[in-house]
Formats: sequence, C-alpha cells, structure tokens
Amino acid sequence: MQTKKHKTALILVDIQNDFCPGGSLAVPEGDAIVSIANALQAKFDLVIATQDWHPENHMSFASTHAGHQVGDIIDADGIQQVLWPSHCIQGTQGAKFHPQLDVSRIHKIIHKGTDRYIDSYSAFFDNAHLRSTGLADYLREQGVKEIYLLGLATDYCVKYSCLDAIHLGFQVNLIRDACRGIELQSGDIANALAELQVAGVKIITSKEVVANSACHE
Ligand code: VGL
Ligand code: ZN
Repeated sequence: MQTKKHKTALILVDIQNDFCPGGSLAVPEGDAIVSIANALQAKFDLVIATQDWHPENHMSFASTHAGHQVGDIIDADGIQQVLWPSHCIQGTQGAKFHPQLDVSRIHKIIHKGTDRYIDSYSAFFDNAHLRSTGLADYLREQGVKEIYLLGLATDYCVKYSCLDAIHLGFQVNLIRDACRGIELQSGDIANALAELQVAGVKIITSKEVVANSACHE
C-alpha cells in the first residue's frame, strides 16, 4: 500500500454571488468554475472556502468615499486601494456562495475583509499584513503542506492568497482553468499568472489534478 507523503488542501476562493454574473462585482464567467470546483473537492484531504465578508461602508467601496468613483485608486495608510462597487456585505444574498457550489465537503470557512478600515484580498492576511485570518495555523494543525487554489478573482484574491501561501512556506498550486479574473486593465490576469509562477507557484489545470489523483488511488 502506498502511503501519502502529506495532506493536501483545496482552497475555494470567494465563489460568491456578487462575483458571478448578475452580482455587483461580477467577474466575467465567474460561474463557469463552479462545476470544476465541485468535481475536484473529493480529490483532497481537506476543503476550505473563503468568503469576502465586508461590513456596510467598507473602505474598499467607492460609495464610502465622497467624490470617488468605482475604479479610482486611493492611498490608504500607504497602501494603494482600488475602489469597488459595494459587494459581499455580511449576511446578504450577494455574499452567499454560488447556489450550485457543493458546500457539503467544506471543512472550514474563512471570512476576510471583515474590518471596516482595511481590505483583505488574501485568505491569510489583511492587505497590511497586520492580522492573520487563522488559515495558516489551521492548515499546519491539520498537517497540510501543499495547497491547491481555485476561484475568484485570479488577479486579486487568488493572486494575493497564493503569494502569502508561498511566503508562509506552503507548496502552492493554482488551478488555472478553475479561476477567472476581473481584468481591470487588460493583461492583469496574464501578469498575475506570470508573477505567481516566478514566485514559485505551480500553475496547473484541473485535468492534471484528476490525472494525478488517479495515480494515487
Ligand atoms: C475581490 C475585489 C474586491 C476578490 C474581493 O475576491 O478577488 N476582488 N474584493
Ligand atoms: Zn472585497
């Protein structure tokens, strides 16, 4: 019998209504990843999902800042902050997981962006790296050394989650075809993938996940 080298976790990033078509910060084809997310869950020891989970009047909302528009970039204590439409407000329909997402295998949900005064793209830390969400400790307690990420959006939350995970010492895989990006500027998705690869993230496809898991069975 083959023993597994280490535990693997799948992290489902922000598969929420507001990031899907019809939502307030809709990512093009955001809902196209849901069936892949569902199909892959059983291949992993652990499944974790994140939710962008903002209070009303969050600092990342353009509506919070008089005289500002969606897409403006402001300086927030030395950190550049893009201003977004209001999205993923705690407890609202827009903050819920996409209705077709299989939530029955999710072991833990991580909420982020809960502090009104600071944004949090990463699943691990706020944008100033002041506060941890507890995800890294949870993964280590569970014996997870390697993580796989998919979800929304490639050029924001997926990207910053991957970068933090690399710096925390995890082996990191991004499942490319199971992510979609916002592409505020054309080229943002390609640039994010290139930057992640240079940082040490393995860019893979869902087919490879399925093929590799078949070898271990
Ligand atoms: C996200 C913009 C604002 C994301 C969250 O999930 O990528 N993007 N809040
Ligand atoms: Zn947000």
